[in-house]
Amino acid sequence: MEKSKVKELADYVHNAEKENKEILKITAELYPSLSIDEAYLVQEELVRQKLEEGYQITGPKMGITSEAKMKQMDVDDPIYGYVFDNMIVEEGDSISISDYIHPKVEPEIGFILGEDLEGPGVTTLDVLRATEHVFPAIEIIDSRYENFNFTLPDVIADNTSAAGAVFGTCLRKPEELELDVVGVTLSINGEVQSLGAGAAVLDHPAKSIARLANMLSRKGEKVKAGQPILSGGITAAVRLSPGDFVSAKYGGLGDVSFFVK
Ligand code: 0L1
Ligand code: MG
Repeated sequence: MEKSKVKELADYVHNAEKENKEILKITAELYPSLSIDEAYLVQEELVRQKLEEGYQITGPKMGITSEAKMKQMDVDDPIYGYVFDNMIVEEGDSISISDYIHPKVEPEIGFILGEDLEGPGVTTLDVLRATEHVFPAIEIIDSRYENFNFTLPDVIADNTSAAGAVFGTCLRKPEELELDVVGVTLSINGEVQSLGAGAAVLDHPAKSIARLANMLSRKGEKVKAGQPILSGGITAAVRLSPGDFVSAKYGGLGDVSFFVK
């Protein structure tokens, strides 16, 4: 793909994000043949533009991590993107719905590594050995595409719908928990909207981090120690409305909440 096309597509998605304006997916008209590799080039350009604007990467995130969603999209690999510092919402704080297009939330287990992990060949066990802490998190996703309607390359180019992250303060050593059977409920205004267990994420959330390390190794990158990493949604994502009090409660891993204005 021509460099000018990569830039045009990154600009297209980036402008939609900056203006909170939904757009038609790239593959609808602009570039129907967008491949997964090309989509990561567009994502890289988008990331470069954000860095150039002065934002910092907080950490990577994994998406499409449930077998059901991978089957639905007919893919074998989950996808990755990046959470930026301007997306972070403090625990207990409020977001304004007008800062987003059509935001949804999903509960996730976050990881902080004590040492870098470089693929290929990284295993779930390698991740557990390298993990300093796990923590509860809520990811806010806000696809820039109309009605969250996209193909896999579209969503990769759109930085995997990354729009926000709320990190809980409960830090646990991975050996203190069985992460695959850690349960979570996601509630809005005290009513449970969805629930699940860590195993919804590729059978084990640490496996998702291993997949991330192995995917990043294809472009000579690694998963870095000290960065908060989102391992993937445990439940279906839930749409937000003004007035919502959003809370995710984890078995043995505390809870995390925020308000929507
Ligand atoms: O974090 C995620 O799993 C979201 C990936 C993109 C799919 C979506 O926006 O629903
Ligand atoms: Mg997610």
